[in-house]
Amino acid sequence: RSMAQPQVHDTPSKSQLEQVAQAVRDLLHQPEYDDGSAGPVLVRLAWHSAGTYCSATNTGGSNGAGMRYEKEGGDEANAGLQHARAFLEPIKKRFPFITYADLWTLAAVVAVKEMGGPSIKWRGGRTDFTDDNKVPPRGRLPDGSKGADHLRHIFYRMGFNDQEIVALSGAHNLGRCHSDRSGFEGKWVNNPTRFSNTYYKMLLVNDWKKKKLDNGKEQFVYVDEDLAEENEDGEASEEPEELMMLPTDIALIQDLSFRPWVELYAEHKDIFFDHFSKVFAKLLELGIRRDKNGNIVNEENQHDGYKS
Ligand code: CCH
Repeated sequence: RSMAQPQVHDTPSKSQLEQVAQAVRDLLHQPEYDDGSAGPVLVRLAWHSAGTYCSATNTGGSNGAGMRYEKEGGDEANAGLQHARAFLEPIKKRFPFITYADLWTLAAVVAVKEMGGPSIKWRGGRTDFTDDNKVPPRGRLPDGSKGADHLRHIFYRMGFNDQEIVALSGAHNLGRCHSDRSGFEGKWVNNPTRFSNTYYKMLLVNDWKKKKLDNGKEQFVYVDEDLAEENEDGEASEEPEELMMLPTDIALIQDLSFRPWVELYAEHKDIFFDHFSKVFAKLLELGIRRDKNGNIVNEENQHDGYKS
């Protein structure tokens, strides 16, 4: 193995990180993009950067920012995330002290908070791969057309349990599916730039009908007539719109072990926020080993660089 250029990279200071966080806040409002916010796609970027983790081999995870390389970025599951990376590129240019891997994960934490979600503990110090040797293989991210067994297969590999799977899935309160990215179409809730527990409430309306899209994909749809009344954040939307669920979302109410967590989170937003905060923080730390000072220890199979 050829030695890459040694990298000496110091974890940014608190005030440096606050500057970056502010730059992310300033960038979220994007009137021309989707539902007017870059937030949802930034959350998905962080999740897909971390969700490649495999605990058995200790490979993948958010360290390295491997999605910059075609080997990982070109995974069909990552279609569309180039928009998220492009949103963040000016911030990376302006604040070169932060690594991509730190920026992508920090941006999601800032976005969740700005969109009305919980505070999430975040720790910096991730390094960026300098080539694609240690980039995880494609195919480690979930496929929305599948069911509960598939969800368990994917998330148990990362080290999550059933409760954590359901809590993480609450991120589908945000954003939408794009026919030119995943091939699915539409949003889960009527106000997809506001972080809340509405996704679980919608799952439990139990009136989801299977719909086959022109491209052959199957998803579930529901036309919500009285959403304006139900929106507790008081931000009513104009028109009743067709909402959607992926087959993997519907699996959460069909599976007897997942379903009680959906019911709990639908009823108790505060518990959902608490559990989401913990599980998202855990997601962003997968595969990252730290010394007693909190500095990341890069292992042979994780990274080329080192810290001095
Ligand atoms: Fe997801 N997600 N996700 N998801 N996801 C999609 C969009 C978002 C699955 C499939 C899809 C999580 C779990 C799963 C977000 C966060 C999380 C899309 C549409 C599909 C398909 C992509 C497109 O077309 O643009 C599946 C399957 C699972 C299995 O569990 C988890 C976990 C998280 C975060 C914690 C967010 C946010 C979006 C919206 C992105 C956007 O661009 O609006």
